[in-house]
Amino acid sequence: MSKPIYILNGPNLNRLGKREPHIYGKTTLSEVESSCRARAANQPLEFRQTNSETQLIDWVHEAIDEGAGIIINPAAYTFTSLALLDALKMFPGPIIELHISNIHKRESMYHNSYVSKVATAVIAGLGARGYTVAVDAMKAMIAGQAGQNAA
Ligand code: CA2
Repeated sequence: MSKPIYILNGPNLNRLGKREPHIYGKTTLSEVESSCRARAANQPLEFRQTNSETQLIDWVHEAIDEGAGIIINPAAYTFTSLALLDALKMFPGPIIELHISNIHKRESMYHNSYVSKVATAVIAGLGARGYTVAVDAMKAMIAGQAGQNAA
């Protein structure tokens, strides 16, 4: 069995589809998870959400031991958490930082991402569709890595 892709979601994203649809759309996190699972097909996924910084970091640690790649929407911890940055630095595989909204179009407090300093790639502004785009891209990156190792 191949290693899972970890899709980690930070604070307040459990409210997705329920508030501020003009910014975050109408799709719920549970619908996002279903789309990701359909897109991942045979690729195992760990899809999780937490409102706790500690939990998010513990899941990154778990991914360091068990995961093939990390797709992370750290929500507000994107802009505040050096601890999350330090944890992600230890991950040896590909990391995709994901935001539903285009953070660069928003207020300046949303412009400086710590996570971008270690992300392999960043997706922002595609709405909930960004998650399935990220799953496709992560599958390709993992397959590419496996190819490189085999060569
Ligand atoms: O666009 C994104 O995905 C964000 O990571 C979402 C974060 C925000 O702090 C980032 O700047 C961009 C906020 C998530 C708030 O979640 C809500 C979900 C539904 C309704 C209201 C808030």
